[in-house]
Amino acid sequence: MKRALITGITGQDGSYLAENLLGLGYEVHGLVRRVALEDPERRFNRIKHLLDRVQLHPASLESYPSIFSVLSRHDFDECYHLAAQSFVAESFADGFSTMNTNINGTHYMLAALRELRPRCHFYFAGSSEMFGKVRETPQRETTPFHPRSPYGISKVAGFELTRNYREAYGMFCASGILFNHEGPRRGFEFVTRKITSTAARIKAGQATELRLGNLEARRDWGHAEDYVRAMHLMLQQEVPDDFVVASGESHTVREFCQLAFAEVGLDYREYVRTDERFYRPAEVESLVGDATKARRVLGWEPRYTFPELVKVMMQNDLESATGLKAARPEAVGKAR
Ligand code: NDP
Ligand code: GDR
Repeated sequence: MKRALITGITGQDGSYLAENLLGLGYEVHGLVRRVALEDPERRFNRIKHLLDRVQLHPASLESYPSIFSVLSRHDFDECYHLAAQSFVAESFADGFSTMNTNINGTHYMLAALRELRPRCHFYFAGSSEMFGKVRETPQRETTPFHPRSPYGISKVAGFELTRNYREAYGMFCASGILFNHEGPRRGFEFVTRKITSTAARIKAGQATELRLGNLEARRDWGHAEDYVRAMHLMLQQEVPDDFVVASGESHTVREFCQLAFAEVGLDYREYVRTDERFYRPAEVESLVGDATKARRVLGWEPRYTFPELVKVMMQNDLESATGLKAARPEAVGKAR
């Protein structure tokens, strides 16, 4: 039985990845913040159905000794480093803590693995935000980076650290360059979930409008369930490498609104208002990925189409808003 460690197991991807690995027969461990252990009802919402099957260890990404301590007590075949301050807008508000968590946290993980578990296969959660102001379209593994936010910069640093540990110390370190992936467990602050949760509340008579920023931004959106399978495949290869994971289609935020509202029989134009507060100081206008290498080398294929993604998110939020569904892992946090 293989043993895997997931940092960020309480997040969207961590919860889907834990399910995926358990299904493959792995022994799954997670690093969690100590505060999470003190507030399990809220903090473990996405993994509460898995709590009797995973082993959780308190540690802080800001503390090398706490990470070292977990790795000294347990050996792992694979480590999926997903924990990060992942909200781009927040990184403009507090670039320092985003940098600290995302860069030092990654460096601490790599340094502790090198010291204690150098044979452990390591996955770094890289992002299409690294491409930022894109130099070519579609973006692939060889496209130069031009990040547009403290978050994007922190991910470029994490990506380079990961590559450097691979090249300098011969460790199995791989990065996924994942484009936006969503689903019913997406955090409420991200635009897709903000749209589906608010549209559902409008439909249920609990809200009257949806305030958004840039409606013309284009993103390449997939389903997180599909994308965590690619993470696992990357760590099963003979040699470590970096892979773009994307659907290859791009859509505007406006199109997402149009489809989501139509799903519940509404016209988005009657409810969506633009609001300066949700514009970013520097925007990533358009992203679309070329996942040819992942398809060829990993044999990865997404199962969800864009309309299916919108539909499952919308149905889930409609059930929550209309009280048809008891709180399930999907219903985490509050819209803002
Ligand atoms: P989420 O925001 O849903 O989850 C983030 C996770 O990181 C949570 O488990 C959170 O724990 C944990 N975390 C945040 N800060 C800290 C900290 N200081 N110490 C310990 N843990 C911390 O993100 P996703 O699941 O969507 O994304 C997973 C990873 O993939 C992230 O690194 C993200 O940047 C990256 N990524 C995501 C993409 C996407 O579209 N979803 C695309 C490309 C990359 P807690 O629950 O305690 O807050
Ligand atoms: P992103 O996701 O920044 O791509 O990062 P987000 O859903 O936050 O924004 C996508 C696009 O929508 C525009 N937008 C708004 N965004 C939010 N959050 N709220 C709004 O009201 C709003 N109005 C318009 C944004 O300007 C942007 O263009 C996500 C995260 O998961 C990262 O961690 C990950 O690395 C990247 O995807 C790939």
